[in-house]
Amino acid sequence: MAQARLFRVVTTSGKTATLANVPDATSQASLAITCTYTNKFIPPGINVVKTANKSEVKPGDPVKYTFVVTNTGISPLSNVSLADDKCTTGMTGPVKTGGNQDALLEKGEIWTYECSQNLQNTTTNIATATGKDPNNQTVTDTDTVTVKVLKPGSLAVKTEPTYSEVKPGDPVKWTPTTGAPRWTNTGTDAPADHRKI
Ligand SMILES: [Ca+2]
Repeated sequence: MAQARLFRVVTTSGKTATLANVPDATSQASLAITCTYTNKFIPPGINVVKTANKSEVKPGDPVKYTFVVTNTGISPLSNVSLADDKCTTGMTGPVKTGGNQDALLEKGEIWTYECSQNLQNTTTNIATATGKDPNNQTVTDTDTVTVKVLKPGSLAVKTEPTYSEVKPGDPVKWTPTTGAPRWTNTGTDAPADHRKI
């Protein structure tokens, strides 16, 4: 009687092994086994996701930005850094979660940075994460967030309106005679209130 054979397939991250024409352990014990490895190239890469704790603020209000940096490949990344084109001071981090929390950003690890700003105007920030793969090639990624700064203005009356007072949220009614606007908004957003004029 033929003896049973023991087969072991060893796989490592990013590689697969397939056994073909595996013989029956007893009746085909003398047949050869074909073992095929398929190597899949996973390019090194880095990813940054940037968020803001507010999407709209009043002038001077603080906004906290959070940057989450991860490794999209399987190669460890060294010299990882995070920069923001507008939040250039007060950057904190990285706070490292997952993995071994050493100096290399590896697959499955999360490095988080934070930065706060007081915004006076609507601001679009661009964050850039950078690192080096084991071949010393640079990998980079960017993410952008826009926070709107609301600047309600007042209504400047151009001609005499046909109304004297409205409540917040009421439509302003008038009958233009020439088509010219009777008032204009001097701010960049809708007035927060309508008052007697
Ligand atoms: Ca690490």
